Formats: sequence, structure tokens, C-alpha cells
Amino acid sequence: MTAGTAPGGGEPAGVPSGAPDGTDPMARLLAPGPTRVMGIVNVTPDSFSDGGTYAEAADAVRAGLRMVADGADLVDVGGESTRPGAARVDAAEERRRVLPVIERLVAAGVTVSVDTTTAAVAEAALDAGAVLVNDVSAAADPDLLALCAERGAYYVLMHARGESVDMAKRAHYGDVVSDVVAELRERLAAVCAAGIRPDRVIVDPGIGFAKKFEHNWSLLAGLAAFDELGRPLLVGTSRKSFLGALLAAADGTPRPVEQREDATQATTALLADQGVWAVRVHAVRPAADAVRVVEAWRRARARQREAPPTRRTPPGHDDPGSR
Ligand code: PMM
Repeated sequence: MTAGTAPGGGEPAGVPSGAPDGTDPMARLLAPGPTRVMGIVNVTPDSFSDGGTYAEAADAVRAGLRMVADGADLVDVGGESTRPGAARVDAAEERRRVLPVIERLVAAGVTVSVDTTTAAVAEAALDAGAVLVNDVSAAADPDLLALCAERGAYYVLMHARGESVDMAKRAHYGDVVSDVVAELRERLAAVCAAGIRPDRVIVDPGIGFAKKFEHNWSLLAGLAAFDELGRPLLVGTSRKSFLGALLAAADGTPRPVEQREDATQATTALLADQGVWAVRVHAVRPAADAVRVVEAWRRARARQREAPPTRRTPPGHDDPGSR
């Protein structure tokens, strides 16, 4: 697994802004270390989980700062819902939603990514100090790629097919794991051909994007296959429908979104144990706690490998004290 894959390939073409001291916060986050936690701030009226939560920019900023205090390594700000069936949002409106939030989070020293598929929005977000473009379109827009290349931005290449409005009907695969890896390999080549440095790309299997529920489980079980892409892995399971279906009531009613948090944290622990680079979550504190538990567990496992515990002698055998 590619957790904390150190970026290679020499000096950056241009250090993205975002850190007042001129350091590159993404290089630090991509260096070897525990699974990172990306907090989600959707400034949208209609995202499936937190849509409408942040009516005012100030509420979204407060939520982002809370996430950082709770252990988020970076905050992903989005202004367009990507839930299946969602319609596109005008770029000006998307910019209006995300910019004041990004500006204020960056001013507070937060490492910010922008969740957008639109070059004009990404450009404004990078101007405002975002350092990572989280593109859920599977690199559909050459202008967005050219922008990221020119600006030296870090880039999330997420697997998807088509747009939110019709992606559900494209959820047909032979072997979903090898198909998704192959499609990402092809898109990764396009991203690099557009001039984005390979060491600035993070890949994501796109849980819930043009996937049936069973596809999501197969992908989670098959993440090791993504190692061949040689890039750090970001995974977003938080509160998604496949968890709602798993936890459905006896009559088949899916578990409501706001009651999928415990299951989300189970996935976080399993993902961290597999060594993914980062998880994208709505509730940061339990995710950060889960990562810490996994880290402590791994350290103990490593200690035991180095010095296997001496076997305790059962009483009545060689134990002189019991004679
Ligand atoms: N999921 C959503 C939105 N953006 N970005 C990445 N990289 N990976 C994801 O899985 C992902 C994403 C949809 O979830 P949301 O509406 O809760 O943000």
C-alpha cells in the first residue's frame, strides 16, 4: 500500500502557496507517516450528507477550523454536490460559495484542497491559497489539468465515469478492481502528459462514483491492486449509500445518513490498517482517533515482531513456584 509515499522527482516546479513560511504543506503530508485525515466542508445546499449545514461562509469556516482542532491534516472545500443525479452548478456560483471559505481557512494556516471539476473555480481557489485540486471527474477537463500543471498544484485523480447526473447507469464492470485500476492508469498517463508532475498526483478509487454497492466493497477489499499505480491513495467512504444499504432496517429502509458514522469509522480503521495515504471524512475527531488506535496497534505489532514475547509456562509444569 502506498501510505506516505514520499514525493520523488527532484525540486518542485513552483511551491504552491498555502504555508506562510514558504514550505510546501503537501510535501510534508505526503512524507511517510500515519494515514492522513481530510475533513469535508461542503458549501452546498444539496450534498447528500452535509448539504445545507453551512448556510453562511462563517459557519463553514468555523467547521473547518473545528476539524483541524480535532485532528484534520487538511480540509476539502467543495461548492458543487456530486451526489448521484445532482445537476451541475454555474462556475460563478460555485466560486461564490467556496472562495470566502478557502480564503479564511488559508489565512488561519489551514492546508486546503478544493473539490471542483471546473478550471475557473480551481484557478480562483489556487489564487486564494488552496494547494490541492480534488477533481472527481477522472481528469475530464484538459483546461483543469493545464492549470494544475502550470501552477504546480497537487492533484487528486479520482475514478469516475461520466457526470453525477448519469453515472449510475455506467456502473458496469467485468472485474471492478482491475477495470478501475486500468482506467486510472490510463487517466494518470493523461494527467502526466498534461504536465502535472507524477509526484503531485494522488489517486482515489471513487467509492460511490459509477459503482454499485458491491463494487464499492470489492474495491475496498482489493486496494492492494492500486499499488501498481505507484501513487498515494485517498479513499472516501464517509456516510456513503453503500453503508446505508449494509445497515438497512429489516424492511429494507437504508440507514439514514446521520446514523452511518460508526460504520464510517470502522472503514477508517480498516483503511488506516491497510496503509492508505488519507481518508476523506465528515466527522474528523473519530477518524483521527481511529487512526491513532491503528498506529498504536501497529507499533505494538512491530515490537512483537522484533522481540517475540517469551512464552508463559503454565503452572504445574516447569514453574518452581507452583510445586
Ligand atoms: N466523494 C464525494 C465528493 N468528493 N472526492 C474524493 N477525492 N473522493 C471521494 O470519495 C469523494 C470526493 C462525495 O461525498 P460528499 O458529498 O460527502 O462530499
